[in-house]
Amino acid sequence: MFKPAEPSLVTQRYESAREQYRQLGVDTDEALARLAAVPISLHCWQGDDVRGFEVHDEALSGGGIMATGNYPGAARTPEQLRADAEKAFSLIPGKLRFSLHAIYAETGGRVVERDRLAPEHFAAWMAWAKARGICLDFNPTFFAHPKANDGWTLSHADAEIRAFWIRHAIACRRIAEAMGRSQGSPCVINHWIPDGAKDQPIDRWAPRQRLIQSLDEILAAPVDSRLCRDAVESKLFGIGSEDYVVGSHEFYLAYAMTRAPMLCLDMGHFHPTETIHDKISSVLLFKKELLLHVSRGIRWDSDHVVNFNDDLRCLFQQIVRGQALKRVHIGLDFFDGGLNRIGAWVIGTRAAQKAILNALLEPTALLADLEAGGDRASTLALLEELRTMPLGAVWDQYCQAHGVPAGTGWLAEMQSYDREVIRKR
Ligand code: RNT
Ligand code: ZN
Repeated sequence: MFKPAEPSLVTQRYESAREQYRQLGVDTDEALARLAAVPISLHCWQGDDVRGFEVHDEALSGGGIMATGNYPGAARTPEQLRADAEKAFSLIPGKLRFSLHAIYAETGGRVVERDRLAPEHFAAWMAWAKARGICLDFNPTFFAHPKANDGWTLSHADAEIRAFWIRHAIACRRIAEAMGRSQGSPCVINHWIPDGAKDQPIDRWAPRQRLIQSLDEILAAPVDSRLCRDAVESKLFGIGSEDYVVGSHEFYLAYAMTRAPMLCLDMGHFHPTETIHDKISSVLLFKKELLLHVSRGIRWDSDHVVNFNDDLRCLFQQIVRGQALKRVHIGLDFFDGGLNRIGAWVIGTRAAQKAILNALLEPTALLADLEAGGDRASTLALLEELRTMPLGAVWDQYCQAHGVPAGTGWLAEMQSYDREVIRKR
């Protein structure tokens, strides 16, 4: 049923779409060339529901994040995760990166505490990435660990526990530096901690004071910041931290404005009706770079697979209109264990790429002129007309040119991998 699209038909439809966009002054060939230069960082944790390969495999606890769903065949070894990721890569056009968490270390069956992790534990990942021409990104893991069980890490009142997590973060920055060196391109390392309280803490100050101190100590470690690019991720609430999150948006916005790291905005980390597209211009007028966690919350920070919806369209419109594509690192962050996980990666990544393409195909100068001339009806009308322009034909051409199935063609490949590999595990 899901046969690969007929190549000559894809070309034919593209040519007609190109003409339609040209009439609005949009150069589709140029848009495709620009899209091809935008890397998207796939998150390893969609492949195994954020479990990782740590030897004492603890259930996720105290982490404030939770993957739901029991779809069979989740990757349980590094080899399986790499094979699944490669399958996903083969169905996604354009430049990709791969983002690892510290719990995906390979320690050869030995227990290695998180504060002792070193680049050697990621040597296989680095070799794999290099062989595939893919760059890696990284994340310290401040959850799913006995020392995080009570919900506090870098802001813990206990100095020893805090010191442990500081050592972990520094170890991770060294790993990120090694990845950056190995790939000859910076590795983005994102620091997210779950710290917070379920209900009305009396003292909202001290944990934040301690978090500042911990982060300052972590960032003071001698690590080459050209290779290791730090980001700090804010959050509104988590499971078990409904009332108070130490690393709130205001906290990290202020931290990032007064220190070197970039801010990470996760689309699921704000009030349910609050979107992040309006924050892009504010942040990038003050900071050089920004990290995104492209996600989809439904009623809460649910981390659903990303769709080509208005949140995504508005987000990339803001970035493209502000000519900020090169200043924004695009990372994905969703995890749904209830469907074929390769499908989840491919759906979400292709949706993000479509949203970028959609923004690149906008006649922005024309819209801006209409707006400047006070013709709001024409501006709004043109935005409406653009929604039904043949974006799909341009997208299919992009897939075809990059040697991956256009349109629904990739579904057959996902389904056969599901039958032959996933369900045989
Ligand atoms: C959690 C944050 C964080 C994690 C990943 C696994 O709310 O979004 O980015 O999802 O680090
Ligand atoms: Zn996130």
